[in-house]
Amino acid sequence: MRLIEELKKAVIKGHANVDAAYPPDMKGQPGVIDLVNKALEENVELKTILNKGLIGGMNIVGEKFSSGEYFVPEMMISAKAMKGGLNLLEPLLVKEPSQKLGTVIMGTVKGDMHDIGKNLVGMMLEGGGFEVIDLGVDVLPEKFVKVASKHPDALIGMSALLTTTMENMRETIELIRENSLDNKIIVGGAPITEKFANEINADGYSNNAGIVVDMAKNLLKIDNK
Ligand code: B12
Repeated sequence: MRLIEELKKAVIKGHANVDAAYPPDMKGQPGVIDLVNKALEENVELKTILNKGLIGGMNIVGEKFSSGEYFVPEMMISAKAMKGGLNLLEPLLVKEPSQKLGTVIMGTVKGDMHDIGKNLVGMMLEGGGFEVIDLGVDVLPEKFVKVASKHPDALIGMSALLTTTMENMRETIELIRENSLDNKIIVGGAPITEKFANEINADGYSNNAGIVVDMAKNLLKIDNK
């Protein structure tokens, strides 16, 4: 679909909206915010806007960074533009349920500043009826322990995007268990695999936000499909 291709391109180029001066060659053209709004007006499915447009664009940004075409500033500008689009989707993903199904403590692990995926997972969980306690980014293992000890029934969700910081998930899980907390723990983020999740004794793993609500319900034994 042409509109989604345009959206993907706007994410890749980091063009936030029609008035944004960056990049100069796209000035005056619709940006991420305009195109998400247009897609919503045209009733394009949320998952298409999200997966094909926003996340699709971001994946290309990652490839461009790997190949040396992009540097951190370009990645940052694209991330900012994508966040603008996600903000528009948030109210549609997060509806107020009449009754909360349970609590999820979410955070990006120590040393890691990536939060787009974590925020998306959090939005899905909120939309699915969970209360989300968002600890933010660069969350120390001790902080997870402190919050989990106040919420012994909560599910813990950890995100890591770097091969260097994924090891901090292991450290965090070890500390949680050393403190005799038996909260269920799920992990995710681009470098995480099922094998790694098993190795660090996580209770669940997913590489996309789509199935996270069902996973949370299963782990917390919530019988509400
Ligand atoms: C945007 C971005 C940034 C932005 C982050 C902005 C922000 N606020 O998040 C900025 C510019 C700050 C950044 C910085 C860096 N980045 Co960066 N970044 C990216 C990029 C392009 C996109 C990440 C993203 O948001 N994807 C979109 C979201 C929706 O996807 P996601 O996070 O994977 O989440 C999905 C799933 O993984 C899953 N999920 C995620 N979390 C969780 C949690 C749970 C519980 C569950 C169940 C599921 C789940 O669900 C999500 C939705 O489907 C990736 C490339 C890539 N393809 O991942 C590189 C990438 C992750 N970055 C990389 C690097 C190297 C860096 C830097 C070290 C660069 C530098 N030299 O400074 C710094 C590190 C800073 C730090 N200490 O954290 C490398 C990592 C390489 C590696 N092997 O470790 C990547 C892979 C780029 C590359 N191809 O080389 N980065």
